[in-house]
Amino acid sequence: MGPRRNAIGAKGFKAEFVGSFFDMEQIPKDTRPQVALAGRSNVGKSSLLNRLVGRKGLAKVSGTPGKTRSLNFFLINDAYYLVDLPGYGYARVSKDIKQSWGKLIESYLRTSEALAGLVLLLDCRRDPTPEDAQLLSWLAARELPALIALTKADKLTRNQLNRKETQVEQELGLSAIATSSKSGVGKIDLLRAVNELVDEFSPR
Ligand SMILES: Nc1nc2c(ncn2[C@@H]2O[C@H](COP(=O)(O)OP(=O)(O)OP(=O)(O)O)[C@@H](O)[C@H]2O)c(=O)[nH]1
Ligand SMILES: [Mg+2]
Repeated sequence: MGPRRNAIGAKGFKAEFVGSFFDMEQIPKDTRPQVALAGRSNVGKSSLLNRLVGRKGLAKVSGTPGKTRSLNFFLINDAYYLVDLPGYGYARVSKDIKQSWGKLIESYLRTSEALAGLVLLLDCRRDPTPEDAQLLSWLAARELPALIALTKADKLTRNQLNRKETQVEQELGLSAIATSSKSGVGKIDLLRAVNELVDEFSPR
């Protein structure tokens, strides 16, 4: 079918960095759907984005939490955007900076007209935080879909992951997909889910 279908399978898959934006005025005025990747600092958002698009260095990754500070837009197959959001919950940044990232994430999730849905990333070894739940409630308030990607699945056994998936699904009422940017586990399932968000998007 259309270009979105080509998203699965590396051949013909196109991903371009569009820009880093520090406020809502700057983001592309474009009706193509956006799927946001959000989660705590260091949870693995940028790494997962790179794994999804098959390009290691496309989104900046670092061992230092707080690497991503802006809304980073990547255009996929000329059809939709993946948006890498700043991480939250990182203790070692100033209160002012925390507030400005928080405001940026909040205004983006609450007002972006082309937002098709959210992929909330949770470390498979940790429990969801109140901030994670807050993001989901902003999406729910707009009746926008969300799904969970459990990250760093290479750190647990398949049994432990199954348990975690079930726990998170019950706790948050959303489906959870175990992923690893290291091994590639979950990539196809997550891309499929992202494509569904894109296909179901209707501009408001
Ligand atoms: N073992 C393992 N490590 C991972 C995985 N994904 C990411 N990491 C590591 O986790 C750290 C943070 O990864 P990032 O992708 O920068 O995380 P982020 O969520 O974008 O972080 P911020 O931009 O600071 O919010 C890096 O050291 C990565 O190498 C994974 O699937 N498995
Ligand atoms: Mg990042």
